[in-house]
This record gives sequence, structure tokens and C-alpha cells, in this order.
Amino acid sequence: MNNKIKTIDSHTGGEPTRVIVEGGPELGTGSMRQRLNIFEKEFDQIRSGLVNEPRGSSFMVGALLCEPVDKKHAAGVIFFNNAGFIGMCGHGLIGLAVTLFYQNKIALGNHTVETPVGVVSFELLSANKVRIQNVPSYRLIKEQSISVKELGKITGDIAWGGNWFFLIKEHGLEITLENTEQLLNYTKTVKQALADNNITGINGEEIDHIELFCNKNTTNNADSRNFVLCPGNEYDRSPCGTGTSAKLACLFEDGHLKEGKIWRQQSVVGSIFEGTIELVDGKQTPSITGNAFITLESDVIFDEDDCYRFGL
Ligand code: PYC
Repeated sequence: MNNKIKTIDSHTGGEPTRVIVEGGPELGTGSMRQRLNIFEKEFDQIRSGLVNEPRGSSFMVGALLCEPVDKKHAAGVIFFNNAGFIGMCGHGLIGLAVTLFYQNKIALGNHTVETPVGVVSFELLSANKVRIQNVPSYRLIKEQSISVKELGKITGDIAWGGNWFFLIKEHGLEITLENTEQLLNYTKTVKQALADNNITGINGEEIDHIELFCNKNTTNNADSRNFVLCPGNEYDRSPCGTGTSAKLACLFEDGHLKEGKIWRQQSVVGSIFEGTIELVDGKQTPSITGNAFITLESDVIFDEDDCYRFGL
């Protein structure tokens, strides 16, 4: 086991990102998707040890910094969390950009990064402010209804923003920090019902993020407030970059958001991402702007006598 793993933590709108900047597992030189598969098969203990308790927590997102396949890109990255791996992570990419700048590895300006779901780019606007350009995003199904035993009929849109989302407008819940337990129970129940009814994204891919919206309880000129359940059954403290991308795609397709117009998405904790959507090569491509701050630099120790070294 490599005992020289170094990590740098940041948070983006309240949601943490722990980047492995040195000593990560040896995954070869294939695409980020191929390296993710090796990471998952052969080194899952490292994922678990870095993001699960006692070293991490259920809402920690990890990112393995990789050499890109194509050297014209600034980096490659593989995102993961308490439950497994995620294809793309908007708040995590903002955290990664700020981390690379903190390490003097990149300058302000435009950069591209390879991820398991494609190449994404970002513009580092300052030491803490980043605009990312996500993968093309779209709605797969408008107004998919499902009958949920505990909740009745629920209707939502199925959309892709780098991960699969079920986006619900009509839920009757208050999106406030005080209400997170109820919001968690509701979204977990919906996620389970989607899986039980075989309602999926393309190619049977699991819809592993559930996103609730409302226009109430917003501050700071936000257009909407959201609550996003992530795959490990934790909620995103940030407005969720991929979730905001999926939302922008739905708004755009409904004619509620014009190309280039700013949408201010607020999270349940109050942090804000600004999003726009543009047609790039004819594809709806979201950009998300947010702030991240460095919080910690660590040397990771996997003590062989510690039975919890790879997480609880
Ligand atoms: O910002 O895209 C995001 C994200 C996904 C899971 C947690 N955050």
C-alpha cells in the first residue's frame, strides 16, 4: 500500500472536495473511463478510506488527479464519493481548478480536463472563482409520472447533466436547512421507487440524483432553490453543478431560459451557482460559475494496525 498519498481539500458553496494530488493508485494510461474501472476493481479501499468515516464523511467527494491522455489538457480527473464513482462533478471541478491554482500548476484563464464522461473545460477567473463548461446536457423525458406507495403520484423530468437526475417541481416540501431530514426521506423514497420501476437513464443507467426545486425561500436574487440527493444518500451542500446543468437543459427546452441568460441557482444551504446555456456545435452546453476555497492539506496515513483505515 502506498503510504504517501497527499490530499488537498476545498469546499465549493459548502460542499467539500478532497483531491488526491500525489501518491494515488497506479491506473495505467488509458482513458479516464478505463482508469475508473481499474480504480473501482483494484483500489476501491483507497476510495473508501479517503471519503468514508473516520477520515471522511458521507458528504465528502473525492477526486483523483490524473495525467491526461492528451497532454493538451491540464489534467484528467476521476470523481468518487462514499458510495462509489461519479462520472462528472460540477462543484468538484470548481474545487479541482482552485486546487491546481493553489499548487501553482495552472494560471488564470482557460483550461480543459478529461473526465470519464468526456472533456470539460473551465475558466479560472480568480484564485477562488471558476466558470466551468460542462458536457452537453439534455432532457430525456418530460413529466415522467410514477406512483410511489408512501407519497402518491410523483411527476418529474429525467435529464442528463453529466449524471442522471430526476427533477421534481411539485413536491409540497419547504426547501430549508431545518427541513433536511424530511427532504432526505422524500428523495430517497423517490430514488428507490424509480429503481423498483425500472425507470432509468439511457442504456439502463441508474437515476442516482434526485433534485427538488422551489421558487420560495430564495435570497440573493436567486431564481430558484434546490435540494439534491446524491448517490451516497447524502444531500449536496452546493447547488450541484451537474444538477444545475440538467435543470438549465430542461428550462432551455421548455423555452423558459434563453441562450446566454444567467440563471441563479441557490442550494439548500444558501450558496449560489450562476448558470447559462449555449449551443456549442449545436449541442446545449451549460456553464456554471461558483466559488471554492482551500480548507486543508493532508498526508494520508494507512496504518496497518488500524482496522478502520479503509473506512467504516
Ligand atoms: O456538483 O455536480 C456536482 C455534484 C455531484 C455530486 C455532488 N456534487
